[in-house]
Amino acid sequence: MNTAELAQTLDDAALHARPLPGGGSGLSDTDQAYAVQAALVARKLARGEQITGFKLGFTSLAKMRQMGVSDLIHGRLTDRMHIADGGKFDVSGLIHPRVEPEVAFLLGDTLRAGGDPAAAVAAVAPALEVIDSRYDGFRFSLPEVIADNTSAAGYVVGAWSDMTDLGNLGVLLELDGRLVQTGSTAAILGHPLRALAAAARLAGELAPGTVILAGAATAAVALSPGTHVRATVAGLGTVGFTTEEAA
Ligand code: OOG
Ligand code: MG
Repeated sequence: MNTAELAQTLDDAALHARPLPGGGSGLSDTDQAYAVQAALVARKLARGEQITGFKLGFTSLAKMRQMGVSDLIHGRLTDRMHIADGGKFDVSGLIHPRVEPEVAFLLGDTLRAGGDPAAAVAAVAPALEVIDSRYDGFRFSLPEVIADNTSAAGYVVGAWSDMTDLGNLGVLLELDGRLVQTGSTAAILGHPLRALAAAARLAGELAPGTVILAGAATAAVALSPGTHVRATVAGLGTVGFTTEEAA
């Protein structure tokens, strides 16, 4: 399959919640994988979606171990994926959603590759990401998950705070008040600012106003209908949403 066909296959898998077999794409090259991702995102934009942010994946050992990969990846967030803090999210159209706790950055200035990431940050916030691999059983090669826009499906950002030292803040993930993951922002490449520097390197340049998810600090957990999800990042506060009840 060529780039456009691979993008269409992934798009259809998401639109019809019909997973693809991992390992079956023939994709083996990360450059081609990012070209597929760009074509997939272009299909979303052609349907009227707008890009709202940039995300990193596999910035923590917990995530790399869980998914069996060992390289940073990046993807795009769109307005269709945005969940309001405290809002509702419908997971009925997803394949096998998972949720993971993150830290979000808001850029106040342009951030270029090699630039000082801290100087470009306007604000930071606790965040949650919903991921939903378009591959069966969340089993994929690195090029496949890149092509699949890094499993992006939803995200919510809590209240923004002024920049603070993110080097070692406790992270909690709760489902219906039950603690399911604990970690630290230190798990994100040793310091989330490193993720931001990596984002700049990978993107070339990031514009003011861009929201960047630094990558999950813990492994992701399965997300069911009718569940209240809450993440807490010490010093930054909490963020949450509730999945709609099953019909
Ligand atoms: C890929 C997405 C990884 C993260 O925060 O590490 C990611 C996946 O786990 O399916 O978003
Ligand atoms: Mg993530």
